[in-house]
Amino acid sequence: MNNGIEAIQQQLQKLRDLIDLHNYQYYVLDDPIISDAEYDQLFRELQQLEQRYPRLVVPESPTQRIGAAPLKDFSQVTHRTPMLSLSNAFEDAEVEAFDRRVREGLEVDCIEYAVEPKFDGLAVSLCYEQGVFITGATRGDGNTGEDITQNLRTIKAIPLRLPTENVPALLEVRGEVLMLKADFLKLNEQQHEKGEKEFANPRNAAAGSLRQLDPRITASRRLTFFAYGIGVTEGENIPTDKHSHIMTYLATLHFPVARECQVMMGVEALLSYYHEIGQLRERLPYDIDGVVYKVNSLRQQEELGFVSRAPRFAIAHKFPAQEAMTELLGIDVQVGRTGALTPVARLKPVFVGGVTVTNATLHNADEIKRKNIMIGDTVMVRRAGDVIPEVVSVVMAQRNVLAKPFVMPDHCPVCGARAVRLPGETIARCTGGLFCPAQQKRAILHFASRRAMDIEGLGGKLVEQLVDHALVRTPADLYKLELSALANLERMAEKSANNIVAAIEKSKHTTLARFIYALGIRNVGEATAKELARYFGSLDRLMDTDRERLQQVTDIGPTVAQSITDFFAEPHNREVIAQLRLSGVNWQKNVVEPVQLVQHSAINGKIFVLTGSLPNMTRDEAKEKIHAMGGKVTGSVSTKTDYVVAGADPGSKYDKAVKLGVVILDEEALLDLLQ
Ligand code: D41
Repeated sequence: MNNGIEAIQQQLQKLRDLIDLHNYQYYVLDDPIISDAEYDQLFRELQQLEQRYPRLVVPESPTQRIGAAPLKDFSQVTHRTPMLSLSNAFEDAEVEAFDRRVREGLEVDCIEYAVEPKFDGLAVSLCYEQGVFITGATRGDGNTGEDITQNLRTIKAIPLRLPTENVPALLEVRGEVLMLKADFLKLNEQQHEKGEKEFANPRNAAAGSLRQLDPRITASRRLTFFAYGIGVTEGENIPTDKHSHIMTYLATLHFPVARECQVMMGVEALLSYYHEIGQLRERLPYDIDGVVYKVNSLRQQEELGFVSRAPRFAIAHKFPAQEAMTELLGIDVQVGRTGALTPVARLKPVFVGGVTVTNATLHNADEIKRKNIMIGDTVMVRRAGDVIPEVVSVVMAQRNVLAKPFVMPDHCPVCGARAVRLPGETIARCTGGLFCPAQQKRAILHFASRRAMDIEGLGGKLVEQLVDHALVRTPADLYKLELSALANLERMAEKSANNIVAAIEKSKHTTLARFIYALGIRNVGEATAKELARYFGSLDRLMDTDRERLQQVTDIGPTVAQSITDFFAEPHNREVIAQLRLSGVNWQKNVVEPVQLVQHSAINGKIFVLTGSLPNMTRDEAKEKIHAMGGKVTGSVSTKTDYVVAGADPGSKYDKAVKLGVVILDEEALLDLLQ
């Protein structure tokens, strides 16, 4: 009988080890090595076996992550050694002063530092006794925190059991709990659908999820964890020489450790690391609010000691805050190049993301309603990287009784034409078209922009003046401008008037692709303009084409095709183009004749996706051949795709084609089809 139990024990152990390993692969390394179905199978097997032998269930089994009953209250725990705080630096000079203090304190010329990102999460402590996770607590005030063991157990990136034979008797791991940006967006989407409160940022979402008395709610939120150090320990094998070795040790115990951890010498290296991570920040899957520099040698750390609650051996170098609170003074409505009406927040100036912000986008009327934003509110403004600042949320606790709701105007605030919002669209548009001065200004500015006609010196202020003085209404008017008219404008020196006339003259020699892009056709960006120029070879052919033919062009679907035919159907636009050509705007005639459209039933109108390298032709050659027969080549596989042409090393498009049941051709099969 004992033998039987031992065999069961072994089987349970094997299943638990396996599941722990796959958890680690999935949640820590982000690199699963089995399918979800296979994982579920293993998990069910373990569950069934445990159901049959309930006495063999242990708390650290992967089946026991959730299950604790809701608490009434969190109890307080005193940390066995205090969780210190980090002092902050904002300027390079403060970091240089930190390095100087360290060097002088240690009487050393150059310091070895361990550097890591500063996670914008919640600091916690995890205690493992004999390799098993026993208690977990928030940092609290550094001395005492709250016992959130039941909630921390639900975080799959936190091991319930250390994966080694040779476990320390006691190991306290310290780190940050956070929510990945992608999981935060998904959570907010769900909250919105359920009509529940949305979170302002991933940190708040993580905090709200961790502070739940019912661990089942925490379990339903995708949280993760990154280790940044250790607290109390007992046992061998724990590195005692360098912080970086502790981090490597924690990684071998399957704790998540930031990939961006490095070791470097001297303060210059620290500052370049700061700037490097700053560049990377937007692309990281999690929010960070700076980087942390730590003296790497533990002996040197000890020698430096502490000032009050913060170690002298470490400092956080913070990025400028990306969010700040300010007052919403009013809402203006801006008119875009294609007539889109965008509500823009006028803000009491606030320093955020490294600059002073006075305007922020509110996107559209639906967003204002969804976020319950009123004029006079205190709002949270966010400026991340080079993205346009936006109003994220209202600080409801500070809602002013005098706050006024915003009403989207039903007429264009600039030209007074009716504003319409088509069914299914979130954006209202001015119907004034190119008679609306706002749209005129935007259209001219776009026409003159660097990647379009590249008219140097023709910026927003000047275009504003030109339109307001009725000197220019359309791009064609630019080429009729007289030097004297320009020179008469306020704040226009003769020299700059000369330069602008010269720049306008110079812009007459352009390319067809630039010209098409400059026209500002809705949904036609630079890449599409290039494709159109390549495909049609002449402006006249493009102007006289139809929607079917347009959809033969790479990456052009029904919407873009419609925008193009709408644009050229407008007599006003044709008139402007005629005037531009009369003024001498020209481009090199395309020497290549446009592709001849051949009707071919197996190919004509069919949608192809190319992936991997073909044995005998380049992808461009394959594309030309497909185009020549009236087929269309797009970049991504969807249910609309008719054929995927796959060469060697095809990648994810191939997998998707298999999944969707799209016909897959090799080069030979494609050539057959083209015959
Ligand atoms: O990523 C972090 N937020 C982080 C926080 C980090 N990478 N390292 C940290 N190191 C420390 C010391 C040096 C004091 C052990 C920390 C923190 N402390 C910390 N987090 C919250 C308070 C202090």
